[in-house]
Amino acid sequence: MTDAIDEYFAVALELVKSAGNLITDYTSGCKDFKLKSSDIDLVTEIDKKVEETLISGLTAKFPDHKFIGEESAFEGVKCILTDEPTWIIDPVDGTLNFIHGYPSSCISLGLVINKEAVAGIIYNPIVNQLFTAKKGQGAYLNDRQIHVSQVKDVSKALISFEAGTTRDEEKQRIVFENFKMIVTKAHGARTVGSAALNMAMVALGGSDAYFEFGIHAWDIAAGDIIVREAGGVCIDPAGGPFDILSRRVLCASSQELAQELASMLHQYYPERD
Ligand code: LIP
Repeated sequence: MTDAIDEYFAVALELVKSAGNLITDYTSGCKDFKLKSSDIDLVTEIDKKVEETLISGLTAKFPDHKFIGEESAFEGVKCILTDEPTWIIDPVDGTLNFIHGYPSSCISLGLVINKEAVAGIIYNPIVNQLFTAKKGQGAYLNDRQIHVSQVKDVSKALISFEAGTTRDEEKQRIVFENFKMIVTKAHGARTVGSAALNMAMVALGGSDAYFEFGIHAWDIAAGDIIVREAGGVCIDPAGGPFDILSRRVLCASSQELAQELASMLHQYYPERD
């Protein structure tokens, strides 16, 4: 299986790097966008082009592989996760940043086999940050192996989270409650505007934990394996096992930190993918 994953990964990496050129053409922002589920859930032609590039390139090499993609889902393709090799794609994670020219967006591509993420690529071409991981082979930023931090207590942790892309009042109330909790109990709070890059920061040891309610499988598939290969954990924000289709994520540098944070969070349960 390792040889097969290495082969799949090598093809995917070249495609992701080349699709990154579509993003770097817009380092100052991309003002041409459309609305999706709300006035802050946005899509550009570049999102669509990156996703098409990855799906057509991977299909040409691996015709039996399946796909779950953010923009395909928006076009009405159902999110079906089987045991077959499935590429889970966020073509531009941090689309709002991309539109504004805030240099914190990335291509996020995860490979899931038997419902477990086995390879992941998170690529921010604007600042040339390439996070990668393959099952059992560690996690890397460009050519350097990376590890999560040693932090085990919320009181010493730098914690990132996101408000997400909905204006739903109940969701926003939970976001404010959790923000208040972090600001009063943790070392600090961060939001970088991309779920995948938040997870990459945990893998890098730059932040110690990240949680969000309302993300989708494509935001977190690559981050899941990258965090775990860097020595961290991904769980459900209430403390149970991670479920990629639940639209809920908490990742952290250790199980202790993850569980302590989970016990302190106000919970929100969006509709599943
Ligand atoms: C977005 C994330 C953002 C998160 C949203 C959404 P998009 O992805 O990166 O950080 O808060 O829930 O998933 O729409 O930019 O691909």
